[in-house]
Amino acid sequence: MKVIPASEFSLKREVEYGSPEQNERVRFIIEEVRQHGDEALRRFAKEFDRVELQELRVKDSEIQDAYGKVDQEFLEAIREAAVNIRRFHEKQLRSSWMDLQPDGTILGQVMRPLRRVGLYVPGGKAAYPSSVLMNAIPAQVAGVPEIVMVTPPATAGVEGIDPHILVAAAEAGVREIYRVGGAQAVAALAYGTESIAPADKVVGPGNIYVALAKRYVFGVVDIDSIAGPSEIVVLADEFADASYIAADLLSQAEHDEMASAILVTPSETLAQAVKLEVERQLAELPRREIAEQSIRDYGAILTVSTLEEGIDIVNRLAPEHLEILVQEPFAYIGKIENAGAIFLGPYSSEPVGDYFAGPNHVLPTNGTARFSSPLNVDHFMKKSSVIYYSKEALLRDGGKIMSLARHEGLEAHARAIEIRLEKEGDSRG
Ligand code: HSO
Ligand code: ZN
Repeated sequence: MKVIPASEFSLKREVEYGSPEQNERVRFIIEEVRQHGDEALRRFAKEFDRVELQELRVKDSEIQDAYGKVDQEFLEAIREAAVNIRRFHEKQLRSSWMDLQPDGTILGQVMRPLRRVGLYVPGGKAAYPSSVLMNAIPAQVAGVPEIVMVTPPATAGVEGIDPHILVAAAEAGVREIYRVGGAQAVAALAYGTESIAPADKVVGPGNIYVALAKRYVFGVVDIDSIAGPSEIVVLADEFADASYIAADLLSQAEHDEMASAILVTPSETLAQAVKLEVERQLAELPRREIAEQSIRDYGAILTVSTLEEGIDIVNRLAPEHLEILVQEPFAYIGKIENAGAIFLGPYSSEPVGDYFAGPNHVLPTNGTARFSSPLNVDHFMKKSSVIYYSKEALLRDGGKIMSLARHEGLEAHARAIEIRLEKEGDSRG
């Protein structure tokens, strides 16, 4: 892992827009599903997943059977994690409100859950039961009545879905599940087919085809953000334990060859110690090859002269995850402007947040923490404004409204007010 002064570091930020061929492929798939519905879904399952799909929908009995295929320890852990995630997200719920003014005007906002949300769950190695919880529970807390999941068959040629994914879905209250994946699944959620009703929003991670498909259908439905590879930045001083830091950096590096793990520190001693620890711990990791490449291409140890300078760098990186391992971590929270999630102190290792504490692990990547937030209950709600004007208020404000309308050359707007003023103004008393 390279140790360099922070001033010499330039961050590689690559947002995936896909090649023209990939975009064309996705457009074709989506249009096919839009026109041919289920038939296209079956055709693509055969072509890409090598499965002859009988039933698109996963039967309740299959979900029930999944419980027999996971061990008790997993079940207990996922249940407790779900409780924590639910409790954390319940704090985010906001009520509708109405504000009554002395003049009789009532203004307000009615909050409503989206009616139907589609959750994409990738197949294969990136199928994380924890992500099922993180996406489904906020929707459930928001009150979304229909949460539907789509996921490709587990392995090419087999119709079955990983029982851990099915159990996580059931624990999060999701029982409408279809075995379709890829761009075609996103298309089905956006436009609907004979067997899959269209949704209002599509969330969840996926490969490049899924990401491009989400971009393509945005506007027909809402989407969540397009997640980039995982990122961690650790800000640490000489009091931090090098072995903890190395372990935490590697925890994100193992996600993806393009994941990024960065240590920022004013301590040259710590920098060298972490470098050695990363090498030592890397050698023993089952996903060594992925982590090694991530550390080589996107990892760095950045030395700074003061912690203040370190904070500056952190704010510029705007990392998905930030760990602050300094003597007084709480002194620094107020200075962090850009970070998806902030982990404080030596015992708040990043995986605590990935799996269990309760905050969402779907976080802004690629520097988007500058302007966006972790996945939350609001993402599954919409608001309607409510306006009630009293006669008194209209008589008071009518002239100003008409003046604004006439300045825009919109005479009918002005007259809609005028007709009322003429009628009501006289009868005022
Ligand atoms: N760290 C990932 C989430 C995750 N980790 C899922 C383990 N499983 C998101 O940044
Ligand atoms: Zn993770």
